[in-house]
Amino acid sequence: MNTLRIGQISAREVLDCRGLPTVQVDLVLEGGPLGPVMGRADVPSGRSTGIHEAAELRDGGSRFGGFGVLGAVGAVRGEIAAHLLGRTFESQRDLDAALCELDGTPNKSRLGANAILGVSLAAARAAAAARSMPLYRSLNSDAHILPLPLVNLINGGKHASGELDFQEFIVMPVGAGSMLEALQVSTEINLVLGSILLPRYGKSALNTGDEGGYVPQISDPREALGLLHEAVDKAGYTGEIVYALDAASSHFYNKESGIYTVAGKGYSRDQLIEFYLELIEDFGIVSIEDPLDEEDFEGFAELTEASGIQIVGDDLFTTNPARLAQGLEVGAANSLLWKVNQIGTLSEAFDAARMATGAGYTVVVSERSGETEDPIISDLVVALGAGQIKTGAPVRGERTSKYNRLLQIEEELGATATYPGRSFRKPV
Ligand code: 2PG
Ligand code: MG
Repeated sequence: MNTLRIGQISAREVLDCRGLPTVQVDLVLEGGPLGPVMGRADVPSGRSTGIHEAAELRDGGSRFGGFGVLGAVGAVRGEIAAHLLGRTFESQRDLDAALCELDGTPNKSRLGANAILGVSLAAARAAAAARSMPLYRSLNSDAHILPLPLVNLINGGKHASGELDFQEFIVMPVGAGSMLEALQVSTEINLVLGSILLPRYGKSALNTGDEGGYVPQISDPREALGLLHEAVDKAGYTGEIVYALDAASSHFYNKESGIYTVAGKGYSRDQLIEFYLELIEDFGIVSIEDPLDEEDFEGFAELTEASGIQIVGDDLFTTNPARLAQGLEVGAANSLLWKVNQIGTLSEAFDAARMATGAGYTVVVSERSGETEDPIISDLVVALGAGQIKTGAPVRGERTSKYNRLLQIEEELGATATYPGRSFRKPV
């Protein structure tokens, strides 16, 4: 970004995949050899959010059911633009620091994390455009690692109108040799899954949830995992696939009683840990996200130790370096779910990723359930070299935009492209 001047900043409301408004920012950098260049970025939004996430500003009132973001748009066009226009920044970090300072709150609640993140991401895109580089390359000159996708084929929890308490039932195409093959395999499994569901549960089972996965009317997580296994076997990929869950367990945890309710049955923390260990054993699960409540660092540490698999902190860490530091101290989880809008600037999110990998934790880059067609996380996952991405089922525009962008990147990288496959916990 150095020697480039911020020439224009604009923002507007656009719609996300749930039809709710979100912030889109345009930012123009001037003074480079190419003349003015623009970066544009959309801000995603979660539904099963963690309580420690940066604060997204919503208008309330009756307009758009209270979900309007004119306040955040106004913050970009007004106060943020007034503060930044005409200024030059040496780096993304300096710009992000200026945004945080202007906001002045610990969780970006004054200007809105959605306003701030839109500016941060649009600036990164503009800086890449000024260098005539794709974003992943502009952020990392050595970027070459594509991600293993964690493909969410059955939706539950807050993402679906079904009875499954766990939020995401995931296949991981570790046996594929490339991004394209990973998508081919995942799609074939998804087609077979549909053909299994239809005669067994009726047409309504083919309805999909927020992330494009099916929503059969079942409540037992074992039944859902069994369905994934059946589809994988029938599609001819036994041994080529491993499995993952995002339990998103804070959403079926009763903080007063300390009880988790899964399929109508109550579990203490210890009983739930025992249940996960059984599922891991029975179904070849290699990764579980948010297995326990978002404040239970100790329980996360226990399961991490006992299971030996990848345990991912999403609501637990909220991509927040301070929360992550707390986790590192006690060995809670061994993987960071990485969502830029949980923290609100690109630089802080990069700090969290660096802290995680520095401590031997893996990083899983993730979409939100409320996405737009903006595929920026695909560039970001390659820039980070994280080696894992979670971006839903490959069936709808807001998800396929990410997968399609990864296919473009794979082609651009050519022979240097590395698909981690089974080495997803140590991508190189
Ligand atoms: C999650 C995410 C994305 P949401 O819990 O990991 O899958 O859901 O965006 O609703 O928080
Ligand atoms: Mg999650």
